[in-house]
Amino acid sequence: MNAETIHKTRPIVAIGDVHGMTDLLAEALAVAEAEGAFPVLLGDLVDKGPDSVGVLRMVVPRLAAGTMAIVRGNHDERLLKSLIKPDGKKTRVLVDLMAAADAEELAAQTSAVLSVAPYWISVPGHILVHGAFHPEMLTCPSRGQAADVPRKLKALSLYGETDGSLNEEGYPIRTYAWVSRIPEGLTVIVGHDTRQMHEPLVVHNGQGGRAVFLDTGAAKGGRLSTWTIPALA
Ligand SMILES: [Mn+2]
Repeated sequence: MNAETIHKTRPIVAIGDVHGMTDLLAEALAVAEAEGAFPVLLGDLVDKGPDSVGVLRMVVPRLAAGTMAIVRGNHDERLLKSLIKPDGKKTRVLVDLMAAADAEELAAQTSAVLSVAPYWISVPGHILVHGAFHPEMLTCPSRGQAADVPRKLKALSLYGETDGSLNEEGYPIRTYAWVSRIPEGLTVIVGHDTRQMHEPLVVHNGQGGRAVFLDTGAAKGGRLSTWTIPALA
């Protein structure tokens, strides 16, 4: 069963960017379980924090068993690419993964679940996506063959919205014009961007749509935030 079907009878708990914080993820999952809620990770499992491999060990079997879902983040996409087609760049998560006794099996399971992860998940009244929203996400399929997802929507999903310019450190400057395109009655829950360190930032647009920025800096001394979507029934 996928998240869309499960949501008919169970609440969904969206969980922000985990970034290698195993203990915080364990706490969030315990809360979700106590509430009978289905966990959906907003992407970026790995990098930054201390234990990316530990996070993969918690998440990958659950994704394979269908007891959890994830939308892909840019860090997950980078890990997936390096597992499918090694480019010689040794990111820390890759080094740690290859040092594990069961490296081959864990790498294979990780690429198997990440390669079928959707770019966004849509349930009535809500879209869960790592980076940014586009109205076409309401009608375009996000799973199945990733090749079917338009390039523009993939880029928005993974990297958020940018205007093409770079900041002083050479990183793309993020923009938020997409928030104004959220239609009335829709809540878009995103990660990727630590807009606020302790509580999720909620932005209402002028037409009754809202964006929830759920990344509260788990790997930078902030919290791993969650957002509950009540069950439909
Ligand atoms: Mn990200």
